[in-house]
Amino acid sequence: MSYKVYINGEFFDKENAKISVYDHGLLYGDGVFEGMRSYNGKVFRHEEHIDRLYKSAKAIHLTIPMTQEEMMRAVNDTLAINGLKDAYIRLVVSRGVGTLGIDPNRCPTAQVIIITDMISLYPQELYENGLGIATASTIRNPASSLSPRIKSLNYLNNIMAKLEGLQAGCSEALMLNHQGQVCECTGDNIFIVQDGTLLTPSPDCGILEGITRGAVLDLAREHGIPCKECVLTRHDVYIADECFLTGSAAEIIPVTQIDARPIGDGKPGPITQKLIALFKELIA
Ligand code: PXG
Repeated sequence: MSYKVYINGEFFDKENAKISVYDHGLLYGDGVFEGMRSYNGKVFRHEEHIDRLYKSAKAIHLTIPMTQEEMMRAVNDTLAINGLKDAYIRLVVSRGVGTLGIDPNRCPTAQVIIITDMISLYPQELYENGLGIATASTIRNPASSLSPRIKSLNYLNNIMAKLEGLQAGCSEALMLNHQGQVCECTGDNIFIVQDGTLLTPSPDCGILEGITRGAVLDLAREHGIPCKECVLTRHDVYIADECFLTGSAAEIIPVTQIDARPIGDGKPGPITQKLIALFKELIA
C-alpha cells in the first residue's frame, strides 16, 4: 500500500515524497519529531504530543509555520486521506533548506512532514514472555549538553546504545546517565515494581518524558497502585520484582531479563499484566 505523505500542506505519493539534500534535518539532524499512534481513528493523547513537539521546537529556536490546531488538523487529514484508523504517525519538523554550514539562520522556513503508516510492533511472543535488555556503556546525553526532553532528529546517542543492545542479542538497551542512574531505554521509558510499588526515573534523571509513561502513571494512580518517580540504579533493576518499558510504538512491554539476569521469577509480573490490561481498555 502506498500511503500519501504530507509535506508543507501538500500530499505526495510515498515514492514522490522527497525533500532537498540541503535540508538541515538531513545535513545536521537539525529538527524535531513526534512518534504517535492512532487507535480507531483517534490519535492517542494527540494534544500532548503536539504540545511536546512545539516545546521541542521552541527549545531549539525553531518556528513551526502553523498553529498547534492547524498541526492537529493536518495529522487528522493525513490519516483520513490514507483511510487509516490504527496507524503509526511520524511527524517531522526540520529546519528546512539552507546552505552548507550549520547556521540555522540560513534556513528561511521549517519543513513539516507527516508520514502515516501501519504500525510495526514487537512480536506478540515478547508481550507474552517479556524481552531481554542489556545495559549500554553509552551514557545518555546529559541535559547540560543536549536535553533528552527535546525529541530531536539527532538520535545518535540512542542509536549507539541500541547497537550495543543488538550486539548483546537484545532488542532494547538500558541507558544510564553520567551519574550512573537509570534513565530510559533507547526508544522507551522504563518502570520497575518493587514490593508492590511502581517506580520510574524522575524527569530530573535526564529522560524524555514519554506520553505513554504519563498515561501509565495516570492509570496506576487511578487504580490505587502506589507509584513514585525517583532515582533508580541498575542494582534496583537487577533486584526488581517486575520491569516493563513504555512507548508509543511498544505501548507496555514486559522485561524479564537484564544483563542475562532474570527479573523476578523471569515471567511478566501481575502489576505489569494489570497495567497492560488497563492500557488496552484505555485505547479500546
Ligand atoms: N524515550 C525515548 C528516548 C524515546 O524516543 C520514549 C522514551 C517514549 O515516549 P512516548 O512519548 O512515545 O511514550 C521515546 C519515544 C520511532 C519512535 O519511530 C520512537 C519513539 C516513539 C515512537 C516511535 O523511532 N520514541
